Amino acid sequence: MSQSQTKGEILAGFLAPHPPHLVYGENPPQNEPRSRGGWEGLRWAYDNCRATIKRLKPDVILVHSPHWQTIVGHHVLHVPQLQGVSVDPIFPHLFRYHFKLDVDMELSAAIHDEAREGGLVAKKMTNPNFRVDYGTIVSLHMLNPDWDIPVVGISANNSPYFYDDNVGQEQMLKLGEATARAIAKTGRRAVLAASNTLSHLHFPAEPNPGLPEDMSKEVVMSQGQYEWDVRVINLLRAGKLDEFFSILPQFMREAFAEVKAGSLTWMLAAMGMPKIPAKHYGYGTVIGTGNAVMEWNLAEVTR
Ligand code: 2X7
Ligand code: FE2
Repeated sequence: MSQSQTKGEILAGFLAPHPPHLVYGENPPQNEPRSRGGWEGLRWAYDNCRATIKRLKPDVILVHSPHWQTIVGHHVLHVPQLQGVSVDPIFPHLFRYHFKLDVDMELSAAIHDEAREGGLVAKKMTNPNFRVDYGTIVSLHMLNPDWDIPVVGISANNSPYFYDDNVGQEQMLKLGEATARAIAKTGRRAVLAASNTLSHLHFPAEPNPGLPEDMSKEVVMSQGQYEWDVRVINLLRAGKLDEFFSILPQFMREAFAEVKAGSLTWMLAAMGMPKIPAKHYGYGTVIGTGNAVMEWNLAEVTR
């Protein structure tokens, strides 16, 4: 039986924040800048996700990234292999990463088709010289530094900014459902990544530009932002998704939360709104923003 004749499933989903500092702190050979380390709490948290992915052996990792912003519609990477240097425009001194990735072409085409079928504007990204954004690359590196699993990258349409938060969230629900249908139809065993920071107020300047990894300077930006993050994480840890979605608009407004871009909503919608306790692996600030590494494991859940 070919893969697309078997029924696909979503094995797990991760809240996989993408500050480039995490890759910088790890010093992988692909990243040009060198560091003395830093942000260990978040980096060690990702070790748990790496172990889950090694155990589950998915066919594909899908990632929705706020830093691939598309004005018209939702785009999917659709070039068999992409290669180049991904640079963070704000932190080029921390992140200049030489990437090489394989795209799951059948699945990316299916997501495109299902999104259109579901009434969304969608487009395949077919430029072979496309520079993949740092959000996509950081989340994928932190989840699977071996890069031995094909991926599908999905853009963040700017509907929450062009229209409003409600339109943005509605689009993400539809995009998540379209993604789930595409996974089912193509028979993939998939893992999803929501590439999102939580509270997103950050310092206006690096506290120690000569040593960005100076952890004595890494603190929460504000107590209010921190309390918002704790509230959201606690709801997710308790599997209280209805409550989470009811406070989400206020969280996005008051904490400038990066989930506004829709990655987390897309992922939870694709997973059928799993009301299971999410595993929380770690929380940490990066230049003052709040970041949580979390896992929803559908394949290994004990009910
Ligand atoms: O893109 C980011 C982010 N979301 C949070 C913190 C620092 C840098 O980049
Ligand atoms: Fe970001």
